[in-house]
Amino acid sequence: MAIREIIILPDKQLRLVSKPVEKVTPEIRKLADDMFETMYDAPGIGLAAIQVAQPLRLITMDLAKPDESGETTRRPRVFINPEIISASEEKSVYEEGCLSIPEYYEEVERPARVRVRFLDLDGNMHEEDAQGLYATCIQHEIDHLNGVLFVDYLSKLKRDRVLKKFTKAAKRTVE
Ligand code: GNR
Ligand code: NI
Repeated sequence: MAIREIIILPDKQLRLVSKPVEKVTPEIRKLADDMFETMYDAPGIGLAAIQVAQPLRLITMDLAKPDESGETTRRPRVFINPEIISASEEKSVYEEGCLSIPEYYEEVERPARVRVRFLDLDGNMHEEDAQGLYATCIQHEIDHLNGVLFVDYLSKLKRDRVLKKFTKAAKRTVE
């Protein structure tokens, strides 16, 4: 396994529409392994392949929380070619962050519940109802596959402010 570099705003690759995974090859398994290592190291609860510069419809996620003794048992999950097949009218608000927009957090409103269809690494299809953090996270990750970032849901003023901050920071690192 290896930690890969996470690309950061305003990297234009974040705006790409990722391509479906046609076949689970050894390279895809290696990418998923590396995404888990990168995600746990960050740390983050989800990661889309484009965040490590691979425009493929592949997501890793782990929403496990610590138990009474403070131990967290990992629950790694892979979503290949995921699709939201239905969404509730009811909305919920969650404070979101993104590893590609470090140290910036804002409340985002999204459907409270979604039904998601996806393949696992063995090519089996699944359909699940997601709510709570799972619903928020899967919508955030599927947005990445479509070149959408959570800041796109904020006011233009807030979005422009974040974009400007990260554009300036990127300029400073090349100078
Ligand atoms: O680690 C992450 N936390 C998070 C918190 C609220 C809503 C979404 C997320 S996903 C984020 C990791 C990330 O950037 N995934 O694309
Ligand atoms: Ni993100």
